[in-house]
Amino acid sequence: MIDELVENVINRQRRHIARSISLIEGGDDQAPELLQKLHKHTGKAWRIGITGPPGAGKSTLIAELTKKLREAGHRVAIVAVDPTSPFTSGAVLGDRIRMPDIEQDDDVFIRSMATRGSSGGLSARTADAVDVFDAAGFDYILIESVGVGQVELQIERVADSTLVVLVPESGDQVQAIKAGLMEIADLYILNKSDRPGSNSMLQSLYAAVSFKGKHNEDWDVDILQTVASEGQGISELILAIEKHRHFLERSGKLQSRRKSQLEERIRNKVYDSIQASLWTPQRLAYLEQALESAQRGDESPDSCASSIVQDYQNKK
Ligand SMILES: Nc1nc2c(ncn2[C@@H]2O[C@H](COP(=O)(O)OP(=O)(O)O)[C@@H](O)[C@H]2O)c(=O)[nH]1
Ligand SMILES: [Mg+2]
Repeated sequence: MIDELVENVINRQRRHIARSISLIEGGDDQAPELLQKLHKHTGKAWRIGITGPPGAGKSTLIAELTKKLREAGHRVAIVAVDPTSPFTSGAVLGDRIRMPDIEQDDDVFIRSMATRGSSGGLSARTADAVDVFDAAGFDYILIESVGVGQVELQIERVADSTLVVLVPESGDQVQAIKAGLMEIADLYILNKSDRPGSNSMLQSLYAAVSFKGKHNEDWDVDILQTVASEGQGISELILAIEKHRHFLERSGKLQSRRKSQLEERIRNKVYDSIQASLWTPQRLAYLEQALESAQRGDESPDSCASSIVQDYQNKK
């Protein structure tokens, strides 16, 4: 059954692509076999991560990028990972953004993913889902993730090019860049450049980025201005993405980046699988008891932990 599914995914069958992603998202027992068989068909797509605060215009940008990439004949998959807004796949880009031409287009696939429940959060299942689209021959995979807390930092684990979208009101974010909290960006996009304060924001952004120096593997982090709602700046953005792609490919840094992403995925899968076998109901009950005696001062956290580890090692 998995062989047939794999065959159909490679032959770009929408129904089977959707089914594969559901298996992955649901943590189905057959997902590892599926991923195993798809893996050798991956590595051709360009993966673009788009992150930034809610309302910055990420979905609008993605819609515009998609239109332009389609005009150039590319096949585009969109994965939206947004824990704050439970999309259904039809309305994935939000109610405000209806794109009948894209929704009817067989060479565009839009999928939303929930992050809840999996410890690897965005990285684990999203990376697996992205592999399905890659194997299914999509040229570009656009991954939207809302920039809240850790999720923002995880996008670079699946993306080849990471785009951070800011708006003229994003002063706090500029502080974060200065403090080195946002070193994930390959490109900054100052969207809503039609709004007041856009020029001074652009200056602060340039200052913050040059203040940090060339941190990003010799790549000169670019800043682009867009008005996504008017489709302005999109062609320039695509050129900047292509420039980044060529930089990574020519310098050999694409290989090293993808290698460290793979390493991270493997490590996360190992942690997940150990965690799952470690916290049996018995050990959770033991933890409850141990907590009480630790609180009374009878046991130290170390001795509680080593009892649990010992028990785990004995039962293997
Ligand atoms: N003025 C202005 N509004 C924009 C621009 N881009 C997006 N918007 C609007 O900003 C709102 C949020 O956009 P959305 O793409 O849903 O943001 P997301 O939460 O980052 O995905 C929508 O009402 C868009 O129409 C822009 O460049 N200028
Ligand atoms: Mg959005």
